[in-house]
Amino acid sequence: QVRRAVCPGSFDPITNGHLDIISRASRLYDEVYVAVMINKSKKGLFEVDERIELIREVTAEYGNVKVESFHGLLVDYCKQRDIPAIVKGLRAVSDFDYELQMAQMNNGLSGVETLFVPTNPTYSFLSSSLVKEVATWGGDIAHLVPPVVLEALNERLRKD
Ligand code: COD
Repeated sequence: QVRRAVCPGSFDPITNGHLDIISRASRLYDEVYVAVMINKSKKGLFEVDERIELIREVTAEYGNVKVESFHGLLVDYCKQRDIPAIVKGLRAVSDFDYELQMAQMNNGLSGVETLFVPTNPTYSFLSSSLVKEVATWGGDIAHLVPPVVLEALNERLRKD
């Protein structure tokens, strides 16, 4: 049987922290789905299609990663794709409360399991929102995102 897992998130945009978790998941599972979850109330810097394109480019080398968007509950996505496991990164204790709540809610809703991977300490302070803020004010983020994402950020932030 094919072992599948999903790495869900907003990925606005994908960072080296996300990528670290996805690449580690891709070594543990036969197929890894990266699900860009659509949050109608949260307008992102990048459109969902742009986020997907960036993720596809930077995960192509792994060979077993599929990228798609989903509008709805993560548990429904898992059911549709027959995915029994959610893989999440844990950066610090501050992530734990909320992640535990979601994991327990998701398990209660459908029996899907959540597995936590400890973040690479190099990226433990890293989030999409901080990357956007630092980039907006001209700070150097070249070591925090893949080159294509850096390019996309520079282009987007110059335009606005
Ligand atoms: N290092 C390692 N991992 C990281 C890092 C980092 N620096 N940054 C982020 N991550 C990992 C975390 O596991 C995180 O959860 C994931 O990447 C995605 O991060 P973000 O910031 O892109 O995404 P979030 O936190 O906005 O994602 C929240 C979800 C979209 C997963 C959640 O809201 C959801 O499941 N929504 C769908 C609707 C639903 O089912 N709701 C009920 C939930 S119980």
